[in-house]
Amino acid sequence: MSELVTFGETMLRLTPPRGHRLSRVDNLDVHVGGAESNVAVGAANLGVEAAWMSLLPDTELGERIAYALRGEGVEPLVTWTDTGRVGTYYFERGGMPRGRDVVYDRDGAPIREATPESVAVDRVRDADVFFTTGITPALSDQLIETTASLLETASDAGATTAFDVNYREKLWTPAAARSTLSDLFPSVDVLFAAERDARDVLGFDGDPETVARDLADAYGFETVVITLGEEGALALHDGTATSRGTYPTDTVDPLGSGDAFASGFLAERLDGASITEALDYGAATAALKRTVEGDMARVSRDEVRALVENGGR
Ligand code: KDG
Repeated sequence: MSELVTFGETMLRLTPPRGHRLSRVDNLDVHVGGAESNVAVGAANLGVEAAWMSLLPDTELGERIAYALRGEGVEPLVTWTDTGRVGTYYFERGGMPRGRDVVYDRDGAPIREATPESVAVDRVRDADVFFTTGITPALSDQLIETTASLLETASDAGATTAFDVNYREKLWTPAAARSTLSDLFPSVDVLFAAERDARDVLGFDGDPETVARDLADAYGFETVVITLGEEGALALHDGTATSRGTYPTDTVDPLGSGDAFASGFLAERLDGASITEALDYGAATAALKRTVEGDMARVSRDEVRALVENGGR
């Protein structure tokens, strides 16, 4: 049994040195990344018993991913397949005005064919929290069905279901995302949504508290967390809205900071903390993640606690 079980695709991220063009680069750094495994890793580093569930091809590259997650204290609940490939993605970082870009090369990953029968569904039933994101149902029609079924299974078994909208414009359109996600939402207890996604994808406009209240009214969420970038986050829980800020950060690598926020928030809630504490731990975990290369929040509970307790706002 695990306190937290997450479900989704994990890829190899290949990163040119800062300022190098992907089309010309000679060296690429290798990281392991996927929103749902990032959340499991962040939570495991904060002391949560975390497992990540997926399908991987039985190849050296598949093993590379399982090995990396095991090394972070996450139990990989992997169904190994004879076919398919490990998806990759590339993260190019240049100076402004070019900014940064993500290039996906992820077709053919076996998770796209995942059925509820092909994954460790008993572990979903036994979890305290089951977490996935909007990236998973964006990957295939089969994954829309499987994500719906796993959320229902977790919910029926009494687990808390947590879901991050995580809209990715390279995977689907806002209209497709809105229609699919609104069918999944009735099985979700805790919703994380960036303010931008709530507005541009889900169609909820207004100040953050109004957006959170309208979302909770529309879908019956127990908790809605609206993330506001540098402005922090607002959570609506049991009808009460709480806003908290962020911690200043020297950003080395921004990817995965939303996942780090979710892991800090969920880890604190699993520990019985209040919404205010959970928001602070989420913000501190995200801030510390940005100081570390790669998508995963390799930060300890002591570091997070020190940032929360010693301020830094
Ligand atoms: O949140 C970071 C993720 O975007 C990254 O790890 C890769 O899951 C990923 C995706 O599909 O973009």
